[in-house]
Amino acid sequence: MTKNIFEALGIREKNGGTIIGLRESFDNKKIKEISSFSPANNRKLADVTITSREEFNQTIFEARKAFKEWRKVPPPQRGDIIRQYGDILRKHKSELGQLVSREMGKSLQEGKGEVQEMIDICDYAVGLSRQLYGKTIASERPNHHMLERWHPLGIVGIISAFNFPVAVWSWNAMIALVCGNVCVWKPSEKTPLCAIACQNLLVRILRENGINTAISSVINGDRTVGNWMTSDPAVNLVSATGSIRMGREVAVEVGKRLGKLILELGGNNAMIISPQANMDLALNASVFGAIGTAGQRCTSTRRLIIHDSIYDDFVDKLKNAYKQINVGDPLDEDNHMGPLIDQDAVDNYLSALNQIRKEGGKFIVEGGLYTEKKLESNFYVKPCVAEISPDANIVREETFAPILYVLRYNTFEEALTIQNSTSQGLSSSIITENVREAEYFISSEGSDCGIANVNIGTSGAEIGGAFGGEKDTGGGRESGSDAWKVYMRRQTITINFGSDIPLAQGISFDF
Ligand code: UN1
Repeated sequence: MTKNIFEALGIREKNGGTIIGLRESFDNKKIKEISSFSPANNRKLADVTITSREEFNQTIFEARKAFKEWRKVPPPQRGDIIRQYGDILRKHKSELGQLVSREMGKSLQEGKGEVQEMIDICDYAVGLSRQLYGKTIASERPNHHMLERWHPLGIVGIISAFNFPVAVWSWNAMIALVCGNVCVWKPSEKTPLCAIACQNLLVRILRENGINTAISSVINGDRTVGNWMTSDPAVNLVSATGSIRMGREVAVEVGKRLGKLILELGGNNAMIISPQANMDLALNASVFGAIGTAGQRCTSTRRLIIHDSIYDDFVDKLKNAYKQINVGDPLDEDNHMGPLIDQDAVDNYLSALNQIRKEGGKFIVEGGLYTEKKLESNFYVKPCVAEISPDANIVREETFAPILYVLRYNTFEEALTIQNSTSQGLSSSIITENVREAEYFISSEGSDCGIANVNIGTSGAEIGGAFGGEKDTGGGRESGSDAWKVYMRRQTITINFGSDIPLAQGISFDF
């Protein structure tokens, strides 16, 4: 099965063996590589060649050249390339979805959903390609007018995380490309094959259209390779998704050279469940939010803030719901949840469980590893629910795992204070039929997060809105709304169509 998928996605095996990369030259050289494993069964999928410093320099050189051509292509024509990319993704949704599920470990449903998110952003970018608008502004001077135009920046560097190995790149790349930029992508070293597949499909479209393929490149490797990109002044904008720790390092590097930055970092997302909530809806939203992608989404629900009057009842329902969750091979559609990404993730999960116990937490649904059933790798963990104080240190941390905290509240103000009390500010939600609570929650005094939902969960955002969060989440916005403006440089233009030269602010300068 893997062979067919590789073939459909243009992933080549070399020497009848396992080394796969974007380079042709490795037959003759001693090449370093990273290995891609499926967390579902711990089997190696492939060895992938690592980009060398020389190749990185070459990539940037080619990208700069490609930019000079690409920026001249009228935006709707750029949009047409993205339309074709959306079409090829539609054609290969199943194979790419399977590869995502195999390499990253998320359920097949979610793997395909991620490819759908790519298709959606392609459609969005196509529309955007005819709507890159500017403003005209009234001038204070006679016979003058002012306007604002948006130009492409140049090279956009994209650093993406393992948890959304294809969609997050496409949010950035599709928008950046229609805006006239060229892209260099450093994917997570845990999911390099997904990146190679996306790149191969794009290259197919670019070649068919006679477009320089250097408008989009992939560089593979660990953080050293990422550092080349963040510290290179030729990379005009760096858009980085990942941990808060990584984001701080990237911000320092890019800040040192005054480059542009989009950060989409950790979340610690809460759902307030009001006494006036629709309970079935609340239950569905919380379970998907907590266990979807095995709790490895930035938007995963980590905290439920439940009103005291419905707390016991709701927690009982939650317990029953968790009994029905199937954990196992993510490619088996009967399973709701696959494994965590690797051993480090399992270790973090286990140490969080210890910390919960140390801080007086009580498990409503027990966590731990599976001993009672045979699974194909050691990366499967039990989704769990713990009752704990909202002030416990562990609750303030983002553990990238299916651990859900249940917290009690009495007054609405208290619920909001708990919701806003973490350093991360990505997503939030309230489940309520009470219009006053709902409106307050989305007011300036309500949720302090970039995403505030009413009667839906914290995860699963659509591409049409701007995606990102406040505080330690980094403040960046990607995807829809007017996030495209970050991928462009704004030019303020004043035109004098008179024959005098009056100065602004009424200054006279006669000679
Ligand atoms: C992420 O986890 O980095 O809103 C992105 C969601 C998805 C994207 C998550 N559309 O859950």
